[in-house]
Amino acid sequence: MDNRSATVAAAPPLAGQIPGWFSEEWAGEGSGISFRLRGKLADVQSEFQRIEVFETERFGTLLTLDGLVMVTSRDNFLYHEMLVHPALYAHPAPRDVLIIGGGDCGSLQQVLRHREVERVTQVEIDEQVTRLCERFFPELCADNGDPRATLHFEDGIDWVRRAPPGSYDVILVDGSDPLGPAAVLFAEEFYAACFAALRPGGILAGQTESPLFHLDLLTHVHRTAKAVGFVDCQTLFFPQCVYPSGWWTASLARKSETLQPPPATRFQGMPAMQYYTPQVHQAAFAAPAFFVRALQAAGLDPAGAAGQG
Ligand code: SPD
Repeated sequence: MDNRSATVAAAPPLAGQIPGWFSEEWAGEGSGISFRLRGKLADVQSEFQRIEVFETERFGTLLTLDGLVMVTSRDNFLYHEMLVHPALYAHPAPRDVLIIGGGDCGSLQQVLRHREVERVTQVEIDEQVTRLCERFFPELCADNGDPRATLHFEDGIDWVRRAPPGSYDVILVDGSDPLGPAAVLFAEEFYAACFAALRPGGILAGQTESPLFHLDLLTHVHRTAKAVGFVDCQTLFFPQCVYPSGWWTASLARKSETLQPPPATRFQGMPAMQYYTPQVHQAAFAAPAFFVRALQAAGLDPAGAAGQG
């Protein structure tokens, strides 16, 4: 793996945190985000990372890992709906779903809204994240007791490596930034293991950072997905104001067929979402010109990046 293209820079400590605010500086970008706080609810050093939970003035509860914003109760629906629903609606019959990471359980909750899903397995390395989210984000964890859901706390890479071939219809990678424990989730070995663990027609979908700040990482994702055998890789774009640049992506790779817009019948009985609609699905895959050019410059087929319309 080319480490330069597969990681984002670690956030250096800010010269000075503003009293009464939490700030994340977007390393190398001369910018960042700040939340005015009402207080700190938890500060735990787990085996893997520092987990903090804050009560903000206007964004509800805020979860950070090693000083990086992961979830706020105000806007997490954007990320969780756009990571989960495009992949699950693009698959004709998603029965077995695996979530790698996802410790806050926001993605799990969205997966469980799909009635055709029979089993969801979530493998999160850091149990402390889930235990703190059960306490401070009860709205995200409300469905954790669904009999279709099983939560494991162990290394997700090992889990996928050990999975019998063809175990899953959809694998969702809901990790943190490609630093520390999550860096391996962007490595070729992990993509190859996911390819093997998927059934024919299966879909791998993962969060792939900012198109503005992390274009090299996105190019790496497309190159790696193709290198391990995925037939198609497409990126979708959505707003996420609390993440670096305020603009975020998920990328979907399909094992044996190209990704197509779901037929209208697929959306029958769809529950009401806050952001995702069939129209949003189609629009989100429309790729910006600079992104298409970046793929072309890397020698990658930009066909998938031209959108699903
Ligand atoms: N820079 C923050 C990227 C965080 C991506 N994962 C968030 C986890 C939400 N379930």
